[in-house]
Amino acid sequence: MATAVSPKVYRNFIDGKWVEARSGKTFENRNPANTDDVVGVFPAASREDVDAAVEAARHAFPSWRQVPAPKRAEILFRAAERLVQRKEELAREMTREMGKVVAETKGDVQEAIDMTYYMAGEGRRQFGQTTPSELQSKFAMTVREPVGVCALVTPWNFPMAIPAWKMMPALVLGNTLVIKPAEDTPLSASRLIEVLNEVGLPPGVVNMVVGYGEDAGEPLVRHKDVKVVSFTGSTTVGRKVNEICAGDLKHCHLEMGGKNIIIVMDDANLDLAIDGAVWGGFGTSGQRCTAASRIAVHKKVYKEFIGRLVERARELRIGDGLDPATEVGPVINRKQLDTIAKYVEIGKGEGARLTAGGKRLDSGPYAKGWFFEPTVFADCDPKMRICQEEIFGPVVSVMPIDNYESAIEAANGVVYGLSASIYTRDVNRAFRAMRELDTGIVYVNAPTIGAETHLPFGGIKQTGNGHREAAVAGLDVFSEWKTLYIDYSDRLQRAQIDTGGFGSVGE
Ligand code: UN1
Repeated sequence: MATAVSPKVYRNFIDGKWVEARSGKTFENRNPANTDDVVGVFPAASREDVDAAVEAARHAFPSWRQVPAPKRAEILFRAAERLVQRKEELAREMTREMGKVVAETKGDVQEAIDMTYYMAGEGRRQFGQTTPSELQSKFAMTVREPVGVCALVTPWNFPMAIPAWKMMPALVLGNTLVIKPAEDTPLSASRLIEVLNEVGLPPGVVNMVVGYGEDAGEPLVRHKDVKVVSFTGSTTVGRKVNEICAGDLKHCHLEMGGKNIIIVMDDANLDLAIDGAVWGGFGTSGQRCTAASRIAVHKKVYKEFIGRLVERARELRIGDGLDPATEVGPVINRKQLDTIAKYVEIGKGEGARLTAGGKRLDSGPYAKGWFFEPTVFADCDPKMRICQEEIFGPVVSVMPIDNYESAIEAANGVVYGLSASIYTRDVNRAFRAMRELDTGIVYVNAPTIGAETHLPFGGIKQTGNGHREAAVAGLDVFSEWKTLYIDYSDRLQRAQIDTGGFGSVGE
């Protein structure tokens, strides 16, 4: 459907106002299910816009940090309430913007709601420690302090959830921020900002620049007044972000690639494992950092598993995510589609057996969108590139395994370490897997996706750099610990200096 009316024009958000890019440049945001449908026209920000946004955030910081945390939290709580009211509308708009089915975009908005309520709760917790001093009449405790201006660079696959994961802890701790959402999904981020603005966040506390990585993202990360960077995206870009942050010793949180596995043992509930593989592999068209793109199946159940998985993959209904019958929406854009097609060729070339899908759909109802068939490769070797590299699309590679040990070896034999899962009814084996899988998240009898906001989220190896988001752990990168000692003895007491006893009691 061609858009008859002119598309809506959106802006950057700087110092409490919606403003055009200083350069006047714009770009179009199109629906991946129908590229004739222009979702909106967005500003293409550059260094000047970034400078203005960071300046607004820097200016707002001294007074925002003085607002008592429970009061900051009240604003977040009101934002969560607004998101609840607008959930349906925001989800439908998100589907139009990035393609995943409405049930999943509702889940995305819900994840933003959950994180916002959770972090609102942190306004009245934000616990530090009190602990006895080693000296008499001396008190010792710790408090969290905000760090300053935070730069948040977010991806398109969770266009509201991931911005909320980063914004809400930053805000409740008293930081101010500039967010640069992915150029594929600026509308969902704009809506989140709109909601925060409506519920009374002071000007300058939250700012948004929309645009591309090189023009807007990089100057933002480099800006000397930015003290914290939180980035979710590819390992290639994340490594670069890390290097930039190292120069100025900025706090740097990175959440990058994954190559997550589901292990299916011979004692698994096979119905459950197949449901898990379909949801973990093809949910969100495989475009989750946590997607199950590898499945290791015990040889005793391998044949049956492959047969049933292929059947299910072929039955999945592909289409526009706004259609309630659709199970798998389009992928995000042309570039991603080409990457997926390239990996299918790589898989064939490596000798993996293509058993379902493998092709772009581009005729009939699919003619105007970026659709790819749910694809299953069988008989894969763990060392194949399709079993090693992140594809970020609806492609699942299945590997036969001889035993538990070889499954763990395959699982851990990749550079990434985000999420892993094992299907088994043997409790001892489940506990061994929880210990032996080298990932930040492990599931037992559930797929690799579906992390909850009150538990830490993040990965090891080349997935992360030692930080976590969500939960209490998510507060760490956005705060500094301050340690406070109060000596009320009225005399010089020297820590670690031997007084020849226990000191004089009764001061
Ligand atoms: C991501 O893909 O970057 O655990 C985040 C999950 C979701 C979050 C995924 N709650 O699958």
